[in-house]
This record gives sequence, C-alpha cells and structure tokens, in this order.
Amino acid sequence: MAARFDLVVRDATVATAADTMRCDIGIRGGRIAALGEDLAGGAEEVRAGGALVTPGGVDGHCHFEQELPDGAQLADDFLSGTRSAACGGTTTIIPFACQFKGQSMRAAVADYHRRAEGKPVVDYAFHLIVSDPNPQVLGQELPALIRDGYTSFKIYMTYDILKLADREILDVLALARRERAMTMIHAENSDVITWLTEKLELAGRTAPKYHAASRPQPVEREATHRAIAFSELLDVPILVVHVSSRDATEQIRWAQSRGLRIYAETCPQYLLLTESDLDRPGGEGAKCVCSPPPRTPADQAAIWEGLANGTFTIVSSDHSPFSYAGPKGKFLHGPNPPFAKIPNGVPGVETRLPLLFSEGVGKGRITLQQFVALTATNPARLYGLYPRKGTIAIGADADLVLWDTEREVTIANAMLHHAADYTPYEGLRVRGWPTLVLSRGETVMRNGEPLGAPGRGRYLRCDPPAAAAPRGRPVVDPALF
Ligand code: DUC
Ligand code: ZN
Ligand code: ZN
Repeated sequence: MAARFDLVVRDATVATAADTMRCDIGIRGGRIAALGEDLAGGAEEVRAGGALVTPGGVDGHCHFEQELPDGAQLADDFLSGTRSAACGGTTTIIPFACQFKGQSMRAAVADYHRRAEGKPVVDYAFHLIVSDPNPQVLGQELPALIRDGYTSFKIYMTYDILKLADREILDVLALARRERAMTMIHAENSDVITWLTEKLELAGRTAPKYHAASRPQPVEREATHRAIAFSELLDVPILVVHVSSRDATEQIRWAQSRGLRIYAETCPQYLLLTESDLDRPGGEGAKCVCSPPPRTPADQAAIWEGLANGTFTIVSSDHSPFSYAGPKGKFLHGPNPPFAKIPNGVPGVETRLPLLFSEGVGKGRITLQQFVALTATNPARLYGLYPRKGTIAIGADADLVLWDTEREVTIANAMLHHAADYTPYEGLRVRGWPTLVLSRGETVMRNGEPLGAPGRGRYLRCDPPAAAAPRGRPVVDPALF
C-alpha cells in the first residue's frame, strides 16, 4: 500500500498559540495534511517520542546584506544568515529592501532580490525601508509594490541617511491607511541624539558606554509618543520596533488602553543585556552597541511584564551582525572609536527562540502559548503570511521545530552558524534547544547541523495585513488626505 504521507512526525507535543495537544503530524507536498492519533504511514517517519514541536519561527525584523553608507558591512549574507536562522528554529525571515535617498523603490527591491538569489535556505519576504517618500514613490511605486506583496515598511525617526521629517511620516502613514500596509517605526528623537552626542564628545565621553547616555529614556519615550499621536491623527495602525525601555512600554500600553492600534516589538537584547554590557572591558562594550541601547534591570522587568500582559505583539531579533575583529565591522573607524562611529547592531537570529524559550517559558515569565504567538503566529499575522506561516494547522506549510526542552546549553559563538565572530550572549546558560527543524517538510537542521541547500528558500508575497484594514474615523477629516 502506498504511504499516505511523505513524512509523519509521530507522537509530538504540538504547541500552537492557542493550545497544546499530543498527536502525529502528517505532511504531504510540504504542507501539513493531517493532525491526529495513529496516522497512517509516511514514506519517512520521525519519532518525536513526546517531544515539544512548535511552529517554525518567523523573524519579522532582521538585516542581511543591507548596504551601509560608511563602508561598514553586515557579516551575514542571505546564505549564512538564513542557515543561522534555520539552526535556531526560524523558518521564515523578513529582512529589508532598503531605499537610499534618491533611489527608486522598485530599483531597491530588484537589488535585494538579486542579493538573495540562490542563497536562502528558509523562506523569506521583504519589508521595505522608505527613506525618500517623494511624489513618485508615494503616488506610484509604493501602491504598486503593496499590491505586489510588499505590504509592510519601516520608517526611521533618526539616522541622518534614513530619517523622515514629521510631515513625511504623515505622508507615509496616510498612504499606509489608503493602501492597507503596516508601518514599522524606529522611534528615537534624532535632534536630541545629535545634540547629546556633540556634548558628550566635547566632554571627552566617547567610550562605548556613553552610547546609552546619548539616547536616554526620554529620547525613545518622546518619539514613541509622537508616533502614537500620528497614528491616532490618521487612524492607521503602526508597529513600534525594538522597544527597549519601561517608558516607551508605558506609552504603548497607554495608547492601547485608549483603543489605538499600536503594536509593539521587542528583542532579546532588551531582555538580556543592560547598559553595563556597554562597559565591558577592553572595548568589548562595542559588541553590545545597538539602538535603542540596552538599558537597566528595571526596564527589562517592564518589558517582561509587557510580554506577559499582551502589550508586545512580537519578539524579533533585529539581527544586525557586524564583526568584532574584521575591518568592516565594529572597529572600521579604528581601534578606539568614539561610540558614534561604532556600527549599531547585535547578531541574534539563531539565539532568538532558545533565549526566549529558556528565559521566558523556562522561568515562568510567559506561557508556551505566548512564546509561540510572539515568535511565530503574531509576526505571520501582522505581516500577511498567516495561516501559511506561523502555526501548526492543516494546510499550513510544514515548518516545524522539535525541541529538547531539557537540554542545557552554554551559548558560545563557536556553536552558532552566523558569519559574525561573536555573540553578545557568550557563556549564557539556557535550557532547551531545537534538535530538528523542518521547512516545508524538508530537514534544514538536525542536531546542530545545517542541511538546507542554498536557494531552496522561497520568496513569499505578503497579503495586506488584516490588522491594517480601515476602521474608525481619524481625528483628521479623511477627505483631506
Ligand atoms: N538599530 C537599528 O535601528 N537597526 C539595526 C541595528 C540597531 O541597533
Ligand atoms: Zn531600527
Ligand atoms: Zn533593525
């Protein structure tokens, strides 16, 4: 008798964002065809023996092969970066196609598709970074790109080469409302950062630890509030990315309590690092320079609380891997650069799930269902990939992570698969690690060994996110925009 399934994962403890159930998973044609007890045979079988199985992670914020203006280079391309993702249980990534000012948005998208060609080992979509919302981009390019499946974009309130003026932010949000797109906002006050950086430099305070002093809480709080106000004015949802502080979390909670559609993302670095990591000896603080900066244990506690009480919608990596020793990484401007010359970002695409599982579920701060929601289901929903991605359900892609929930691991860069030469979490002990990762039913990691062939990852068009559907009446008369 012919096998009914290509693959059966037998006797799994399947966790979704809704519940946990013990069953077999039947896979056919790369998709989940059945969930049930005693399923018929598969051409191949995996004996899970009751092991936990979660949906493949969806990393809604990571940077691969993104061009940077000052000659700095991200260590990961679409091959090493997606291998690293797969080895950490992430089977869908959404990096960025970044427009530089003066460039056509279409050209930027074509460029990033070229960069990815033949490389990804897991499936991928793109967010757009809009840095030049000129009439051509707003009037023609973005509406057409949204219809083509690029339904989310990131905009910046800081970084000279990317930042938008407030009126440009309003233009982009108005477009997002009309065309049903999700806008991700990097919320930091640019002028305050510049002003404080100049003062710190004049005072000779340029070591990595002063990176945090150049962006204290009010910098993030004010910009977060401004972004919320813009969202309210136009009645359009936004997602505040990489929230690092108690103050910004409070702003978001306040907005949500007023019924505003404010979504929020945080990242493991804001749960596990603090500003004291920026003061690691021997210049190693540079390893933890990212923006917004890691803050204090009290901020970490507020963010954990926000994860537990639903303030946060997603946990992403913001994987931005710069090498520590290499010439185009953290020290491209010399051995003791002022903090303002240290490229911002930490690697983390591979450690995102194990860190949140161990520190979150393992320590009782969030439930297993919240873990699945934050790392897979919610990002898939928010960015128009659900239910194909982000859940374990009949018809969904067979993107699955088998866990050894008892395995104790001391994180070391040597065991990771990214191309960066460090992890900020070196020496951290965690409990629980993925042992087998399937992407559309194919094994892309087994016992720490990456297995997917380069280029097997498929490009995903995103639907208009349900969360971006038009709703109530904006404060401003919609006839005006
Ligand atoms: N901050 C960003 O905004 N992007 C990349 C990395 C970082 O630290
Ligand atoms: Zn950012
Ligand atoms: Zn980022």
